Amino acid sequence: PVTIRRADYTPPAWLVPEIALHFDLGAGATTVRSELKVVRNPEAERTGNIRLNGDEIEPKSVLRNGAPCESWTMDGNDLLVSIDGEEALISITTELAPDTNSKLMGLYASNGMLCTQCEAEGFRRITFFPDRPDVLSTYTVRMEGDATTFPVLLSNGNKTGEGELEGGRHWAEWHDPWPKPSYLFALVAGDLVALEDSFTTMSGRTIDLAIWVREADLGRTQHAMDSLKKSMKWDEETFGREYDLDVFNIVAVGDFNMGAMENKGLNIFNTKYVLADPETATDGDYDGVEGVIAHEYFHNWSGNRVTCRDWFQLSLKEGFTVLRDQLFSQDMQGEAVKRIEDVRVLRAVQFPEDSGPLAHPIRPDSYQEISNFYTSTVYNKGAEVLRMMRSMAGEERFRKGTDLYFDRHDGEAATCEDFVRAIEEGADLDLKQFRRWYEQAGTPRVSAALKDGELRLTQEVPATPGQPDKQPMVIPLRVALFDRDTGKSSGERLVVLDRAEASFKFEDAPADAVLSINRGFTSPISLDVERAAGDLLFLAANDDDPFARYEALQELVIEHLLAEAGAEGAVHNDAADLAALGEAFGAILDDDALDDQMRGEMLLLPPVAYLCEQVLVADPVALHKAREGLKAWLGGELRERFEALHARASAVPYSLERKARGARKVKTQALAYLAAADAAAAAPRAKAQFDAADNMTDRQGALMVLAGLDRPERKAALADFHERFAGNDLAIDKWFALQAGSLHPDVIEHVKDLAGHADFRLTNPNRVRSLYMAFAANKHGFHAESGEGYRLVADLILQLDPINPQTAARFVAPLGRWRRMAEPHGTMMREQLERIAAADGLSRDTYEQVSRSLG
Ligand code: BAL
Ligand code: ZN
Repeated sequence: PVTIRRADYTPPAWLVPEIALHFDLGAGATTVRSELKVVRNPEAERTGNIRLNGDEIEPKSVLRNGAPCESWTMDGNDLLVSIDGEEALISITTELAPDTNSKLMGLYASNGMLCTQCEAEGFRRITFFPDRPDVLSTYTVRMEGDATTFPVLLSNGNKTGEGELEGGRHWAEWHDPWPKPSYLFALVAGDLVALEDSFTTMSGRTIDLAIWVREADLGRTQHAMDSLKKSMKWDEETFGREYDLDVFNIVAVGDFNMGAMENKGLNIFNTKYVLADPETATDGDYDGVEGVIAHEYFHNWSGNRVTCRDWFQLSLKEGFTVLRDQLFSQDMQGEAVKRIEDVRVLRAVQFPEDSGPLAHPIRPDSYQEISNFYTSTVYNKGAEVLRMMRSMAGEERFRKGTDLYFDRHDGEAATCEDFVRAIEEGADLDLKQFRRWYEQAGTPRVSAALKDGELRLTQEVPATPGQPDKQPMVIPLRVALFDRDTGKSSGERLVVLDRAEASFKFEDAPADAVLSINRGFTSPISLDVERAAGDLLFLAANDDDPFARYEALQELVIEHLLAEAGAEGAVHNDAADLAALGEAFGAILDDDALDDQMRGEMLLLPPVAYLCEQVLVADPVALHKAREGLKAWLGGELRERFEALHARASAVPYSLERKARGARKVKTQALAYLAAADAAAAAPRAKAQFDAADNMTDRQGALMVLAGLDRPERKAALADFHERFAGNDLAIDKWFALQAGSLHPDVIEHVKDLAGHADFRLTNPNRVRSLYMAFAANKHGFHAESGEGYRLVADLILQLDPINPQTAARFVAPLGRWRRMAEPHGTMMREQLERIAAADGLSRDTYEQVSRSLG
């Protein structure tokens, strides 16, 4: 495979200011005729050919300026057409078979409807085109099809015409006035119904909103619509961004590789991020819908109006849009809890990526398959990098920077450098050295020590593939010092570490102060703080920054678990340490000033994936056992209080209010602790929660606990759940995921059986993820001593790769952690990677991930 390098960028030789597309739609056969108005790009080198990318398509006919063109050639998958003058009209016909398109890229069939996915390089599977984000065109799209099969015909922009045709057929035409790259093209044809509403923008324009779904799902769309309207309002108020078309359509699709897609004026969503009602969606699902609806809507400015010059700039739109959706959700749900959740995801997913073979900067330097770079690094670390700029500039100045960015680059395909320059100028911030966050991969490790009012900081950025030597980063840190006697802080200040070592003097420091640092998780780093005994307990009880308080308790737990697991360098636990931990958890249960949402966060033990990050070579089984052991001990030690919490929370009636949601969160957590301590006693309690549930949060929570217990209640609850939700794909996904993620001793056998279940389909990404991602994340099953867990995931990759390479390649990363895993795990994981690498005909997606993982 060819490696594409950021440094090799050249502007497109030809531009396509206008494109007209004609679709004659059918699930078995669709004919596409495209008309491209092409003009020479005065800013590029002259060439006599236009290169039009293709992928698994053939040109059925090629016309140039209305006449059959003979002088075209194929170069690999690409079509080259010669052009003498400065411009030309090129017409190309292609034929597609949507119902055999199992890659779900380009035009494909899902549940009887037709839809598209073009980002990043799917448009070239529909027609030949310069399929790169810096070629912006205005699109006119005419669709024709059977009026019964496809009563609804949608594309980008506004509908400009529709009518009947002979033979029960009809047509519709859409026009999008905003020039856009091909990755934002979309089309949907199907038998759909809509929840309709409208939104009046800040300048008084009325926008028609519609959420299109299958008829049976219409009752589950209200939350998505509410989320959309809140997002539109919030983006006006917070970033000054107004919507720019007359309509905004969202379509829910059951077969989808990603979460959702921001196509201009026609967002296409995985059903998972649209459909929600209390019976079938958890509180987490409600948040997911709200966050993803916001994310895709926000892309209308950060991604669509200002798009990316090339795919190396992906974080320009994704990091920025993730930051925007995180800030939105903080405003909707409460800042502290959302921040803790976002940091937990970053640490459990991005930190391991950044310390493994797939590590890359938020702006990568090279790729073979761009689909492999839709990563937690580009998205989540990308958002953290912008959040640091915002912390240094302050909210108001940051807004000036983003205003300048939008003004300056509206209608353009921009770069990360353009963004940084706009923030530098608009927010009046020197970001010269800060740019290293775009260049260097790896999570910086910062050490901190406070002595006599002086804070000494050092930093080290670890070596990552292709980057052995690193330069110091700019690391902003919010810091406060606490008086150990009074429990009071002397106020917060921002320090910026921009050298390998630096000291900061706190003139007003109390003697023997307790240090609270990286408050609110100001920077995406890992921290080693030199602490006196009792400091973490003090902060867990007294810190006035909710994140820092949470963090202190997590640190205490991590110290304990590393020691329990016999990790190198960990300090041995004694009975007093454990007792202190028990008291700290007891205090969390007793603290009336904490609301249950926050209590729920504090009670969650750190995920094993993050525990593994604390040591160079991890024993995942020992860490998992230590974690479960602590859960069991706490469940027994605090049994009465967990029972009381469960009873109190169970009495709160269902609503979507914060208080009721918090109650549901701690209810299932209490159950999980009680089950860890005494399965026999907890199983009936869990079954009672399951049976009494009037909502999915409680029902799923109870089933999650039961799925891990070798008790008779397990089977009954699983059977009930399956029968109750037969035909509801999203609920059945949960049924698969709960079993695959369970602590049950026979989880591997369960996963093998589930792979043969009548409801399992390799062609549906949600179903595949629900079984195998849940399993790969289940340290207890995936890391089984037999190596069977690794073999199962490798088998899946080999089976799925020919069907859906993009989704298959996502399963390589868990195996790619082999160097960091203790023996015999490391060797067994590597052997499975080698088995995959030896297979014939691997996709570019999987080949790239496997070869990087072994390299
Ligand atoms: N652009 C791909 C899906 C998303 O990040 O919104
Ligand atoms: Zn996005």
